[in-house]
Parts: sequence; structure tokens; C-alpha cells
Amino acid sequence: MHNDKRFATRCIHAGQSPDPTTGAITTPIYLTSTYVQRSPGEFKDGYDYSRSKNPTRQALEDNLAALEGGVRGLSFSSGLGSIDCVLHLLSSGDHVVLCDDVYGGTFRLFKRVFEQLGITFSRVDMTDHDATRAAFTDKTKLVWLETPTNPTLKIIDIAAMAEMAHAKGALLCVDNTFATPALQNPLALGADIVSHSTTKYLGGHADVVGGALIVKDEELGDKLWFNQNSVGAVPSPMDCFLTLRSTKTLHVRMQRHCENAAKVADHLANHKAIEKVVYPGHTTHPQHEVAKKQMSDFGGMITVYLAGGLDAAKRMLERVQIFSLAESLGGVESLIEHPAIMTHGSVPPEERAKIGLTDALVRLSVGIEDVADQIADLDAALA
Ligand code: P1T
Repeated sequence: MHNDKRFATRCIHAGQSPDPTTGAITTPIYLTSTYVQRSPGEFKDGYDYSRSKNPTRQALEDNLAALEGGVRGLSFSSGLGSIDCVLHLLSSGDHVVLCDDVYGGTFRLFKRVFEQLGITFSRVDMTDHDATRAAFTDKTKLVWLETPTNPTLKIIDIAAMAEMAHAKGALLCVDNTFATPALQNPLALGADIVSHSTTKYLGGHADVVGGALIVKDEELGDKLWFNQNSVGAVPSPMDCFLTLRSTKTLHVRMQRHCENAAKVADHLANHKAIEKVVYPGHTTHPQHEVAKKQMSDFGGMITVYLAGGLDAAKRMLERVQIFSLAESLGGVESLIEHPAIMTHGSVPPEERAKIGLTDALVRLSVGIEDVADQIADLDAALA
């Protein structure tokens, strides 16, 4: 419903029609594991068992598909569950070109789970197009990237990567968790699959762990659904309800996240305790032009390097009061963390060093509190 409308309208209406039984405007939480059949194998609209299909999940999946401009959405019990589903498209011997900076858990899934099953991968700095081209082999079936990357906030040119992947017959999957469809539409830029940790901005309130995949090709959607149903990492109807409730406000939340982050980033850039600020909206960001080309705004994430290294980082992180020291991101409340010790602890130190993920690096997820309070909190913690 309303899939052809503008983004804000899709946030609120896509995938949702009044409930057929009562006219309820809000999609009910269908807490049912199974559905009564008229005769063996005779059931309504594909509803035979809730791992395969559930009306609350269907509404969320249709909503997410409309937000990303795809034809099919699939939702999962975690972001890693959605990545796992894509990797199950591959067979032993296949090769993946992976961007060198990804969430620590994504790296661990490739390295510790799928590599054992015979799937190889090469990590490459995808801002370097020649190096990326050289990373392909005749076995490359998939290109996987995040942009902005977690946590060094590199911006990767999605259209250029799509062209490169397709020239080699590989699929391109973009993890759009940091930007969200409010700011960036990978499918329109040529990606085949969009992946999300809906735990972050899409969920937006730090109360649900979830994931999603969106595609623009029905046949690929069927293959992924087969994997999802066979492996079984599906979300509960309650989690789907909460996520669907949140996507209704995604457009307004993202606007405020971006406004606040831009102000916080400007402030920190002039702070003597900060050695360097990485924010895609700054003209000093090495891929600022790419960000301007493919994003409608620069997001709510900021990465900083503290002048005083690990000790200074720890002192700051212990002192914040509006920002909370915690893993995760993208909620209404501001979070701050130390990736080397926390979210990226599963990436070996030598691999972290290669991408500048040092002990001085601190990652901020700027929430939608009053920005003056956010800045005062950071100043007090850095004093
Ligand atoms: O935590 P989960 O919902 O399973 O999602 C994994 C994931 C996937 N992709 C990106 C870009 C992510 O950032 C994450 C999870 N990240 C954090 C928990 C974090 O604090 O960075």
C-alpha cells in the first residue's frame, strides 16, 4: 500500500492496510505459531507455519522493501542472521571480496564460520578501486561492503562497486545499517542486496535485535527466502511490531540525528583534546565528494581520535553522562564506545592496525537529545 509515494509517506503506510478482521489501523501482533488448514495442504496466502510466514512480519518486510525501493524484504532475528542468510547462497570454493572495515561480528562470521566451510575472502580498501579490482578471482561470487564503514566511516562508491562486481559476474551486497534508506538507496545505485541490522536506526529505540535483507529481483528473493526458512533465524511477531512502529518515524529521527551529529562533529573538530574527527559531512573527509553524491545527508555517526590515546579515551568514556558507554548505535539515545575493546574486539590487533582502528579511536552515535546538552556532556567528559 502506498509503495509509490514519497519516502515519509512510505515510512508510515507501506506494507500496512487496515486489519481485514476488524479494521484496526495498526497491524496486530499475530502471536501464532501455526494456522488452521481447511484440508491438508489447503491454507490461505502461504500461511501454514510462522517460521515461513507471519502477518506481522509480512507487514514489516513489505514496509522495509518499500523503504529501500526493492520488491522483496525479509526480516531476521538479528543483523548477523541476515548476513548468514546471504552467505548461504555460496558454496565451498567460492570467493568473496569484502571491504576491509566492517562490524567486528561480520568479520568474525566470515573468518571463523564460513572460512571453515571452504568460502574464502579477500579484505580490501574499497576506496582504492585498483586494489579492489585486483582482489577479484575467477571464483568471486559476492562483493560485500558497508558504507559508511564501521567504525572508521570510510565512504565507498556503491555505483562503482556495482559496476565492478557485475563485470565479474558477482553479486553486490551493501550493509546499509549506518546510512539507512532515509539517506542512501543502494539498490538504486546498482546493488543486488541490501542488508540491515535493524537493531540500529530502523529499530531506533535500543529495544529490539533484528536484521533485514531487501532485493530488487524476485528470483534472488526466493533463494534468500528458501535459506531463511531452512535455517530459521526469524524474528518474533512482537519484535516485528516494534520495528514496524519505529520505521514510521525513521525520516524524522534521521533528520535530527544528522543535524545533531553535524553540530557535534563541528564542535569536536575544534577541541584540543581531539586529534582528529572523522565525519563524512566535513570537507576534510577523504571521500566527502562520494558521500555528497550518494547520500542525501551525512548520518548520525562520528569517529574521533583522542589526543591522549587509550588512557584519555578511557577517562572520557567513564565520565560521560548523556552519552552512554555501550555497544550498538542508532537509537534515540546517544551512545559512545571504544571499538578496539568492544564492538571490534573480535578483529585481530594487526588487522585493526591496518585500517587505523587504534586504541585512541572512539565512536559516537549521536542521538536526538538536545544538541547543547550533548555538547556540554562531551566537553565535561573531555575536560
Ligand atoms: O547486532 P546485529 O543486529 O546482529 O547486527 C550486526 C551488525 C551488522 N552490520 C553492521 C553495520 C553492524 O553495525 C552490526 C552490529 N553492530 C554493533 C552492535 C555495533 O555496535 O557496531
